[in-house]
Amino acid sequence: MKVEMLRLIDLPEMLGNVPGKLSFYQEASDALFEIRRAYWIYDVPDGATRGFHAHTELKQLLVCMAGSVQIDLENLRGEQFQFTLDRPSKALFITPVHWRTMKFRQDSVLMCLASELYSEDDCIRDYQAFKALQVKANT
Ligand code: T46
Repeated sequence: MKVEMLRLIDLPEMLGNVPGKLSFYQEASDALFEIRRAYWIYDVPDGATRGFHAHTELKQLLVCMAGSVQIDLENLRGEQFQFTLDRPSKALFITPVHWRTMKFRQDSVLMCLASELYSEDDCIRDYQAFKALQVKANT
C-alpha cells in the first residue's frame, strides 16, 4: 500500500562483482507514483539556494547524485522539516503541498523524478499565497 507522506527512502546499494556501488529506483506495485518527468540541477554556486515555491499536485523523488544538498520544507500545518541529501542511495519523497528551499554545496547534482510534466500553473511562488493556503487549511 502506498504511504503518501514526506519521508526519506533508503534505495538499494548493489555491490556485485565490480568496483563501486549501484543504486536504483524502479516502478513496482508499491511505486510512489508513475514517473512522467526527470530533471537535474547542477552548476549551483556553493551555498546558493533555489526553490522558494510549493506545488499543489506534484509528487517528487529527489536524489543527490553528487555532493550535498540541504532541503528545507514547510507543510500546510506550518510544520517545518530539514533533510540533507548526501548519498546517491538516499531519496526524499516530497508530497504536495510543501514550500521548499534547496541549499547546494559546491559541485552538487540534484536529480528529481516527478509525477507530472512541468507546469507553472502547479507552482505557488508567492510565500504570502502559501501562508494564505495554510490559514485556509487550518480553519
Ligand atoms: C523542485 C526543485 C527540487 C522547466 O522548464 N522544466 C522543468 O521540469 C523544471 C523543473 C523547471 N523548468 C524551468 C522553469 C524555470 O524557468 O526552469 C526554470 C527553473 O525552474 P525552478 O525555478 O522551478 O527551479 P528550482 O530549482 O527552484 O525548483 C525545481 C523544481 O521546479 C521544483 O519542483 O522541487 O527543483
